[in-house]
Amino acid sequence: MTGNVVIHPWCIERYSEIDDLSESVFFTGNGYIGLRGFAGWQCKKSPRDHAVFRAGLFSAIRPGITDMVQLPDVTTVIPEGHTPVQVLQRLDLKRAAAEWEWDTDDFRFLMQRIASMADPQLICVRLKVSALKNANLNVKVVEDPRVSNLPVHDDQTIQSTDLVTLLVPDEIAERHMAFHTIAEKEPVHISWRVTDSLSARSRVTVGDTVSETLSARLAAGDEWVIEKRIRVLCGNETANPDTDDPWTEHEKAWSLLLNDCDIVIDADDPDLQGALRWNIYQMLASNAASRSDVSIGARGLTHGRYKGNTFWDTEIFLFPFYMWTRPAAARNLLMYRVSRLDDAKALARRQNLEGARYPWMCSSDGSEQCESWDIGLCEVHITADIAYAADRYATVTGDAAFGSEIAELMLETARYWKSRLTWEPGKAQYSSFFVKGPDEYCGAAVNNTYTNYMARHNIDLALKYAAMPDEEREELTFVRDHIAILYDPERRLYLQDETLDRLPPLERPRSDAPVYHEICFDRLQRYRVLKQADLVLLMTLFPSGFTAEEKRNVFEAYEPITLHDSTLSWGIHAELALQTGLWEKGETYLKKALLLDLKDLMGNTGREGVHMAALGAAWQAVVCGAAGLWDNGDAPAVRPMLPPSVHGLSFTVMYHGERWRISITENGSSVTRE
Ligand code: IFM
Repeated sequence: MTGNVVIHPWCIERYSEIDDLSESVFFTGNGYIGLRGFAGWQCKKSPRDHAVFRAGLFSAIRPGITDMVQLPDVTTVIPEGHTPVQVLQRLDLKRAAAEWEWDTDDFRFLMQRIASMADPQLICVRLKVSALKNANLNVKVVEDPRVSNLPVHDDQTIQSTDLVTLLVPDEIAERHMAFHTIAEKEPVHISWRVTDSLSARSRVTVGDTVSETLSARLAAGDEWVIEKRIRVLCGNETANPDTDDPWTEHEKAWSLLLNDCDIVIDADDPDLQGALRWNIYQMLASNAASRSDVSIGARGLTHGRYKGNTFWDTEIFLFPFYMWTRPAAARNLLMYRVSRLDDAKALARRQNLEGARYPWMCSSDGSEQCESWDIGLCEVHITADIAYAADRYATVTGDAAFGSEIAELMLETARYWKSRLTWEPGKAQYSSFFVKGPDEYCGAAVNNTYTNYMARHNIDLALKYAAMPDEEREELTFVRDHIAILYDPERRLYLQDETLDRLPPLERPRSDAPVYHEICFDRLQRYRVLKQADLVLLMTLFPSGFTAEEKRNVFEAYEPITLHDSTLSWGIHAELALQTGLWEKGETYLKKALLLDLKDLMGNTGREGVHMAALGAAWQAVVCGAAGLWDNGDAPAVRPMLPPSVHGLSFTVMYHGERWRISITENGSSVTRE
């Protein structure tokens, strides 16, 4: 029997067996290491179970295609004869700790797991046993080197079955294991220390697994604590020094993060507060904040879906959260792209184009991982999305040095647009042929307005940030001024592209379940339906670039035909609906966005992991939609649009290196420097 996820303001609970959904919801991570919420009291059944990931560790599964490497699980602590079937699972959002609680006739058990926010290399696991009667207990501590990846097919409707071994052991010893990735020879070293409060130690056995059985006779009321500290090192990393109390240090580090990132929401629906905190927790738990050599995959460290690759999800959906709360982390995310500029140039060359073209699905080596033509080659807006985020960062943080870091990126990406767009002499315009917009059901469209608008903005940014010869400046200015933007002046409506209006409608009842399970992806391209927010998204990226009427017209024209088959859609619809005062739609989409993974509204959170971009979109729905956060050139500014069921919001943001507190109630708002 599977129980529902219960949401409290500071914790998430579920009483059930450990299934895929539990594994995603009770994920623990510190941005560097991530562990699904698997049962820590049992060994894996298959080498692909108990997924543990390390940010940035990718390995080739075949020439040119990589997967995020799964690490062995060495966390297991088994109270023999007392393991649960159903268990109370808890994610404590005040302490960033996952907990599992169960009772047997003789004992009460509490298992806890953290990925330390104070020490990126460290995982800690603790089993607390309380004796309810006088009884004997054997606890087996196991480290299992067996591990495989199950690379997930890009097509969501195809179930992958082939296991691939990416990591092989070099050494298995009592207190450590050494591995390397087969293709790249990247070393991985995992060590552990086991302690227990009764010093009930025994001999360690090293075989296929490493194990040790601890035995104790407990009297009623006794407590026994078994603890394991695990250190994961990759490449040439050296171990951080061990400390006495990593649990307290982790809590302190987490509370500093909460100080920067927490949002208090006063809403009629009590689930919204805890859901918002869980969303924020997940965004922090999959972000290696201090590193610029890794980014965030579409499922963070919660799952290997999309093979761990980075999409526009990072720059357009997640980025505003980091930019407003943790600017140094945001800068690192951008530097990840800056340092892959040469790869982007090489990709443009391979496509017989100029400048730099960022990959749609980016692996750690900067290579394109998307294997389809209509998405990998046609979904080109990613390049302009990156330029957009870089400019937003420079504007909101006032990071003066950053302009020179991104000048080349701006210029090379603008050059790409000049060569990717096609000059049509008869129309005296530059058109984008065969591009896929954010709406991935648009086929290979002509003049997708989102793409063209973003490309135009990208060229503008090159003109702003980069030095270039006068002749090139004139050329780029000419391109910018002649990019086709489809607009119907009579309806005062931006049009998505040149083909959408010519397609027949898709008559079917609406539901939250994605339609691609029933109608194949190719067939969906020829209906007048949208997969996800396209022009609706564009309106949110440029809040002062469109009139209120234009925003409303776009929402009213496109929302009714949007299927929201992508999890990136609801949050953005909530944001625009709230900012245009469409309260009913705004509230509905806000709730869906915030509860999407916790309530498994798309039915794939367990199977595919946490939808990182959806977390960012939900955050934007609250902060940019309900609070209307933007910047006015001197300070953060708000345009509160609280829907009737939300009565207040309070949070802080960073602007030009200073912290600002934003409070919004039904009676007014304040934006004050702290
Ligand atoms: O980037 C998204 C895309 O917009 C829709 N399909 C899933 C991708 C990864 O999240």
